[in-house]
Amino acid sequence: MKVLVLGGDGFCGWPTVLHLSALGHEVAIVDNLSRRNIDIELECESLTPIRPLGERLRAWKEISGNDVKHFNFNVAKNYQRLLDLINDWQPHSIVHFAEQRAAPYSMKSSTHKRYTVDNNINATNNVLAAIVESGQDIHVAHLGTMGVYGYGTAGMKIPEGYLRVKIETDNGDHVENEILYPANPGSIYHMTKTQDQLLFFYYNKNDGVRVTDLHQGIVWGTQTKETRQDERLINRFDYDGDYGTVLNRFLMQAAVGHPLTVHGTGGQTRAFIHIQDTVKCVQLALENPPNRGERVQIFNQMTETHRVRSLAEMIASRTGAQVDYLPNPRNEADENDLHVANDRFLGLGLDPITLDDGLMEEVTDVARKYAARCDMNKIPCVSQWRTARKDSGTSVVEEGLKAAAGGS
Ligand code: NAD
Ligand code: USQ
Repeated sequence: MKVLVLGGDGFCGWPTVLHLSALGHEVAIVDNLSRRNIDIELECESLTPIRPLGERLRAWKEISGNDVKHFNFNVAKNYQRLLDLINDWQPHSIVHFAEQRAAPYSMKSSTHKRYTVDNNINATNNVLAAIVESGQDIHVAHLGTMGVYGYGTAGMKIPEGYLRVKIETDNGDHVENEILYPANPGSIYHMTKTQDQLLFFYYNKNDGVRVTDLHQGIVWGTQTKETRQDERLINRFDYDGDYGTVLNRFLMQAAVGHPLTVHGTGGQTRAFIHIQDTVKCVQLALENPPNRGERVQIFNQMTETHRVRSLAEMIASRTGAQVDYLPNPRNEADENDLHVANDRFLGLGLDPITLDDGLMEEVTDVARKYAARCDMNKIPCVSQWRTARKDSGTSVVEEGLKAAAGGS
């Protein structure tokens, strides 16, 4: 199969490229290296020494014998280049990772909000419009997020994309229907993924574009079978307050001797998946596309749920790390239960990797090995969900906490 991977230099994209190439697929990458530029903006780097993309690709050619081409352009802006590439290269499938993916980064300022909306929604719209204009029957597998659903449930498992509803009509009859699960985004970033869903719905309904939307949980781990083969193939490891995600941050904080940074009570429950399962799920999604005429296929790409506090306590008990309960910079529920259906991937043969001492040890070892590259000043989460009010100079979150504590 010919697979075009948009965002193939990123944390999920790079190991996916290697996995698909190792399976014998012909793979090409489109990536404008915006994530590497954001590292420059944030004055922070991946904990692991990721190599320039050209060096990564030369190393992969040396090790596997496989060529992977890179096209450097902005999917959200360079529509004609995207269309020309699709027309020339004629991919069977497109995997779409090319979005700004950090919730805290998307909430830093109005500039970051506008960039995230502009980049993510235009990238998705351009991909879909280009497929239609090319006249080719290309399957798009998009990386969405569990966050489109919000993280609460009405005592039921979150279904895979669609909710069965029963509506009472004016004459008292009952009509049954299936609708997209109501969107409930918790950040500007998550909101862009809910908008992506509508773009998929529309282009699928109007133009018959075949789409699989993968609602992925928080990815943890860093290495996969292929990235372990040579240090030049090493994957990205984000640990900073904007891009680092919770489990990898806790494992790395324990490794470098930093207290574990739990937000609020740590009662937030979230869905998780190991990076090795991410690449497997993308493979399964590409091998099982929807038929022409079928509605958008939605898979919940996660393998387990955990409460943030439980993860911190578990890592602290294994490593002796101290746990800090910090004021939560986000506007999110303090405590939630989360139950998620993931039968579709299980039905396709996914054998889930769940929290495993060995794999957690590997993350900790990687973090220990590169600890000297860690800038401790970059660990705190400084992006606030609600900005300071001009009159008081304090954030709405701080005011809420003060009010809750009986202050003015
Ligand atoms: P990442 O930032 O490491 O990778 C994204 C890649 O896309 C980067 O290499 C970036 O340079 C590129 N890119 C971004 N905008 C682009 C554009 N307009 N044109 C061309 N290239 C562009 O992110 P990631 O962690 O690999 O996430 C990939 C996808 O998976 C995202 O869409 C994200 O929402 C989704 N996802 C990630 C996680 C996670 O925990 N990392 C969890 C769920 C879903
Ligand atoms: N958290 C802490 N301490 C930290 C960092 C985070 O307690 O040091 C908490 C957050 O407040 C939040 C939870 O951990 O309650 C998860 O935060 P996160 O940064 O690990 O994950 P999130 O912002 O949700 O985003 C990540 C990816 C995003 C993806 C999403 C999947 O960056 O691309 O879409 O996970 S999901 O969470 O299922 O929506």
